[in-house]
Amino acid sequence: MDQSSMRQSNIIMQPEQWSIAWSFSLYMHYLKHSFIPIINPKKYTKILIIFRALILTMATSNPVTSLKNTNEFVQNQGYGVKGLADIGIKSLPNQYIQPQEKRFNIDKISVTNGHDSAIPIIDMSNLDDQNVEKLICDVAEKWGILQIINHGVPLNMLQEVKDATYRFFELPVEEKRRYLVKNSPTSNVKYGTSFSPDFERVLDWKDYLSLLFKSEEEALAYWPLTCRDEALDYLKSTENVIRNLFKILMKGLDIHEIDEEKESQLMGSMRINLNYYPKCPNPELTFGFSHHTDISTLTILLQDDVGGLYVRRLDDDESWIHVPPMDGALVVNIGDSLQILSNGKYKSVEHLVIANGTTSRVSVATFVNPSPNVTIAPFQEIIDKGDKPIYKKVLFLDYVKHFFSKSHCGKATIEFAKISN
Ligand SMILES: O=C(O)CCC(=O)C(=O)O
Repeated sequence: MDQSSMRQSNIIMQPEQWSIAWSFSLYMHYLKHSFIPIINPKKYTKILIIFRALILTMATSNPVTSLKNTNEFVQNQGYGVKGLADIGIKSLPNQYIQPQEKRFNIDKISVTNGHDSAIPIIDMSNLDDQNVEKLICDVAEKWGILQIINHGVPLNMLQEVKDATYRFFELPVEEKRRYLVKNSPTSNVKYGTSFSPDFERVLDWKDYLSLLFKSEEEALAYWPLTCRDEALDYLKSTENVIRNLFKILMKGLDIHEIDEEKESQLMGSMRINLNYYPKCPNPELTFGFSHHTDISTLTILLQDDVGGLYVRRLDDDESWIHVPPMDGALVVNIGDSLQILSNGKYKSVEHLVIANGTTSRVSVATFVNPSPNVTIAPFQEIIDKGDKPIYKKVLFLDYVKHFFSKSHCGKATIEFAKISN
């Protein structure tokens, strides 16, 4: 099913259209009982029944709500949920509808004096200040998330990578389709939708392009030209701030040297995801990105000015806090791998993105990950000081496989690494 037939079928099926058809049939019914018995009344009744059956069949075989056709269009043909938004669907297909009890409850949003409760904002231009170092470590323990300003990544680069994200998703589908898993020339470049559609009970209203950085040569050869340079420049320019954050966070664990092994555990591989959340017909029924923690050590997130990212409070797990867009800021959140390496001192934070009914949104997430073939476990220095390890040794690749083999499950992924008592 291509876009034009999807659009045609969709147009046939718009509720207002089939209600016109239904009214027309009632009008015909009225004619039958009024003064113009054009044909034999028995035949007329038969025609009416057939006509109505046809309307009902068209209504119930709505291709947008039919699971098979929607998945074919969105996933296999590569239109993504953006394709559904572009043809103007008026109601959310069933596979995106969350059960009532899983939907986001706005009553659970933390507010202080009528405003969003504030995620700590840290000015990275005073890193020599011991108080700033202490603050960063405290926030990593108590919040799992912070926003950083004056981080050294040029502001024009932030804008350029957001523009490049829009450019990629606005490409014709024939171009984007080249990066679907089944077509991509490398497994390091992947265009897709939702999170892990083969395993998800309910799909997320989001498309993405995921770029695993292996080397500059590889990126230059394979990353889509329309966003390649912007993504690469941005990624390179975040390296300094990432190193500074790790230096501080390790000091907070009393670890004063990041040797080769630690470097591969903390930042052995980098992945950059360009996320696109199109305008959604029923945002209250679904998620742009459902509840999850990241498996990274750190995630650096750049969001546009639309908003919609929420994190669960670590001090009150019934409450959610909005992460307000801030011009020029980067959001940093702790991922599961750093929680494991720090033996639970630094906490990964559960987060989600709500869908938006009036506009599309983009974000750029840089996942700073362990190398796939490295083992992660609480640092020996922490155990030597007498801490009982909470987590066992896990090959990071196994952790990744586990993460993608299920639906999003809030904070539960980390149970995979927990030592059972
Ligand atoms: O788009 C966002 O704000 C969040 C993205 C996210 O949670 C992720 O990529 O893991």
